Amino acid sequence: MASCWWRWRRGCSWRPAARSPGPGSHGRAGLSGLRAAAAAARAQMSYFNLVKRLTSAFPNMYSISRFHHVTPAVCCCSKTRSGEEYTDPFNLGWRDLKGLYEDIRKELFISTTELKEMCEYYFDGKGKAFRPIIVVLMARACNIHHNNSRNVQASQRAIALIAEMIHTASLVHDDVIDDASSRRGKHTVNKIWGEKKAVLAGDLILSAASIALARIGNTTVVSILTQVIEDLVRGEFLQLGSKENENERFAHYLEKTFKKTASLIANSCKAVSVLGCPDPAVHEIAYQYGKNVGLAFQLIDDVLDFTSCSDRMGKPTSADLKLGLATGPVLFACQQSDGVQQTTYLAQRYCREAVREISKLRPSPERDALIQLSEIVLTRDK
Ligand code: GRG
Repeated sequence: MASCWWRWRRGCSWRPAARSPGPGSHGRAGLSGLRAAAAAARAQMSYFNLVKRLTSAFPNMYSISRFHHVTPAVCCCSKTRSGEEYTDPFNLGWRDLKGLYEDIRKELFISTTELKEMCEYYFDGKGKAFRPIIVVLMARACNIHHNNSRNVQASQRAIALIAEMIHTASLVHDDVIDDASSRRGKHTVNKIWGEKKAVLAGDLILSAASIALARIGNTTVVSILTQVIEDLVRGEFLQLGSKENENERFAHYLEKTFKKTASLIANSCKAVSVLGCPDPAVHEIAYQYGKNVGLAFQLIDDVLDFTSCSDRMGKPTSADLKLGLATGPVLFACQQSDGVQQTTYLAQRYCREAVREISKLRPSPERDALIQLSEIVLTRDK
């Protein structure tokens, strides 16, 4: 059963401040109010200019309109839009995911005891299963949009398993690269079995995912999901490098963020839409939703690396800084003091875009759950 891993972060320090007073209100606030308003305006202007400069280096993927965001409140709506009774996204998604980890373990058909133990180590139900949940909700939302079908096809459910397997294989490899000692509140595979065996376990999980993907027998879906594997490797490679130039540094960070995290979510969403509906416009909606939620998810992950503690996250925090990685909070903080807040604004901006995209589908409880999920991405604390 999926655990309720998110908690609402009301009143948390990194949350955007309350809306500043409107025009005319500075009379009562006096000189300090005027100074504050001027400082806020300067900060907004410098943020705007920063984003403008940064995104000019990466114009196609990250246009200025995507970034210019000064709305000082969490943006996504939480009320249901389909008119049907609201259901928790994780409960709704989990209906199609019963036996998820047992089924993954069946895919990892391994006779060698040690290798089996290593490969199954993370499929213990302790992860958030965020990716499988999005995938099955997207599958249902697309099926309902297409022909009002209420079922998830076996091939679509298989994509949820495959997404979790690719994700887990990348975590195993990532922990070797970062020399990480804990994940999900327990020791990493590399710390228990050593780096060499950990790399091989990651390879084996990835190969089992590839076999499951081939079994679906749809070449379009195979090429969509193999793109993810290329992106993961390229994203990790980008993380090993850095840029001297400030503009390039932010574009580099966003490209890495897309490839390391958003590509898997975007392409898994697209894959289930292809399996459920022939309309390319729907495939694009699914992809755009996954891409924007994925970018927001990673930006918040980078914020949590600064603001959360190891006990809560189940893995070391401040890890990016210790590894010398400049993520959103640091890149923004190079320009002004509130790097964490500006990164959160950017994540909100992506979530707004995700909601705008998914709202193009016919109303359904699953579509509403995907809208709700984008809010959970912003408010999660682990
Ligand atoms: C292609 C197998 C393979 C690997 C090659 C190492 C590598 C390239 C890629 C690493 C990509 C990576 C680890 C990205 C991190 C993404 C991320 C935000 C992980 C955390 O996800 P959560 O919070 O984790 O959903 P849980 O533990 O809940 O599953």
